[in-house]
Amino acid sequence: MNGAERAFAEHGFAVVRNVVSRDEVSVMREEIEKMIAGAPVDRSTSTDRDGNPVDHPQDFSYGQGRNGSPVLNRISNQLARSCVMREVYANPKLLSLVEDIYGPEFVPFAESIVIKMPENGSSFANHQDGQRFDLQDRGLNVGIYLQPSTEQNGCLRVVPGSQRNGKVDVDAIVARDGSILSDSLPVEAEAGDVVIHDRSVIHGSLPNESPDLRVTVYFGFHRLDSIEAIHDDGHIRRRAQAIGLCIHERQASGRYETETSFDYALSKLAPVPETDDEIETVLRTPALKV
Ligand SMILES: O=C(O)CCC(=O)C(=O)O
Repeated sequence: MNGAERAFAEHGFAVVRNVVSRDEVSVMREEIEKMIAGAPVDRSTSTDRDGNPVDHPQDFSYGQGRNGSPVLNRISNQLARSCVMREVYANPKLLSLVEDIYGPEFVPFAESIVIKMPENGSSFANHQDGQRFDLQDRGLNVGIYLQPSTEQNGCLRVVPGSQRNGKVDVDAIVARDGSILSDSLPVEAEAGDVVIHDRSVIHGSLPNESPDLRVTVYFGFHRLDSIEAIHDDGHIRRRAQAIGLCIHERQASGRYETETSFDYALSKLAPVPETDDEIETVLRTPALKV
């Protein structure tokens, strides 16, 4: 076991430093700026601040800002929205982190980008992800940090080891402790670092009242054998095809010529989609929820 695998098994999360290069981080930051500028002005509108129509406006979610007004806090389905995000997804260092923990047979769960706007970034209530606590492996999230994430700008907080406790009454703990749970730790990170967390670990984050933006690009994964009994083969295959597609696009970009591509063990089960329709279907296949 390497350090990240050990930390993940023991504490339910692992911080891995300097995984994503400065260049990739800066390309992602530019992309996020465009995504934020192109967001619907609020929940009930499907045009951006310049009046342009927004594709799939339901990809944008809003939390509660400081004065109770809605503030953008999440952009989902980034693989469908952005070729930059698809190239990063296939970064072999990222996919190898998942392989180290889950073995070669892993598949995508869901993807989203958490945005904590400066001065007015919404909190994320303490929780465990999803509903299916009967499963042994409930998936993991890989979070790529695009800026330093600190206690000041609302970094992730986790309760180490809580992934082993099954479904926990988190609301009761919040009623006792308030939003900073007494057993929780702040997980600070630098740009280019990655934090992997078990979907069962109790986690959340406080509001961002600092002048600094905090963006985390989340890519979620499952072990194939943990979801085979609850999702049909076609659904799993379509989600897994996203991995091959992203590896193909990263190779074809010509920007990573000296890099050895990730060798995805399920590439025969989930071949690269070819036609525009197939690609659209793969990229818009819903999450493998558990
Ligand atoms: O990154 C964060 O601040 C928390 C995000 C989170 O808990 C979630 O997406 O479920």
